[in-house]
Amino acid sequence: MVETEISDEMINVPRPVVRKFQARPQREGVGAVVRRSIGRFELKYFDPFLVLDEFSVSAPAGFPDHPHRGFETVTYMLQGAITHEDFAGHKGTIGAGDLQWMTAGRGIVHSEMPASQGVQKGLQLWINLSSKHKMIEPRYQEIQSDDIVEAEKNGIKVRIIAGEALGKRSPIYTRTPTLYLDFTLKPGSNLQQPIPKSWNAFVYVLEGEGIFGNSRSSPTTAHHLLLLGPGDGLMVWNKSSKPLRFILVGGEPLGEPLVQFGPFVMNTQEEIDQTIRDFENCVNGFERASDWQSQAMVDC
Ligand code: FJE
Ligand code: FE
Repeated sequence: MVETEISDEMINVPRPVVRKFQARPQREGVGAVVRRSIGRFELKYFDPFLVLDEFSVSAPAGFPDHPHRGFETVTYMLQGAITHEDFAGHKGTIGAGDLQWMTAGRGIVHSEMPASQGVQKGLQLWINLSSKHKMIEPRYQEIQSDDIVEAEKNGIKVRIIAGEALGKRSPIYTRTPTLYLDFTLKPGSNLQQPIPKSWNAFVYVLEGEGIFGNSRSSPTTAHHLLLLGPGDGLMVWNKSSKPLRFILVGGEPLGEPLVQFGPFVMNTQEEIDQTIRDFENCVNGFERASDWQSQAMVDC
């Protein structure tokens, strides 16, 4: 057999852009503003992704005490800082460039509030968990900005939140197999990034303008979500005179039934009804909710 050199950047079938959404600002939490792309009416679910919010929040607005069950929240800060505090005593501040990967599993009740003056901005992605992982013990994985794995090559800089790119790998453990990359492309540069064939994948543009999927397509600007069709990777060109920043996210679809009630995401209506009872009665993972209130609530 002849051995061919397989570069980790080789793409045979570029994924086309199949749908494009503009994420417009809407109110969420208490006085906070989110640009929701995945999770809005026209795109309820992009298996395994439930929500993608680009949030913007200034004190006293925020996301006070609320529960989660059945999925993961991934918070990646772009500007400012958010203090989070949960009912098990886990507390901390996520600053610009920092990452919090929270596996809510069977239950978390927490608050997410501005940690400083000015505007705090970031991305929050909700990743569904498979039926066999929905009721696991909650877990946090937190990485400070300085410790996020980065790679640079040919005008491309990538921050590797989950998965791998340019030969480097993130230490984040993904229950639902996920790729999460934060790319910045210098003017005139281009990129080929492999994505596992069977995975769903999307791009969300943060800054500048880029050509995605096909070198002749029209440019996409900030606050737009692009859903990628089948293929083995993404091709991107920065033909503009400014840096282009976007995230590329891919995930292995679960292919399971979904019943969602706000921050509770299960497989059946019965499980949702049970979850509401568990939360009301403070049982099955919500025990600590019975006499807990975040500092954010006590203060006001
Ligand atoms: C919320 C349930 C929630 N987008 N982006 C219901 F979990 C939330 C919520 C958030 C959130 C928090 C941050 Cl830090 C960033 C977010 C939704 O906490 F707003 C509603 N209404
Ligand atoms: Fe939350």
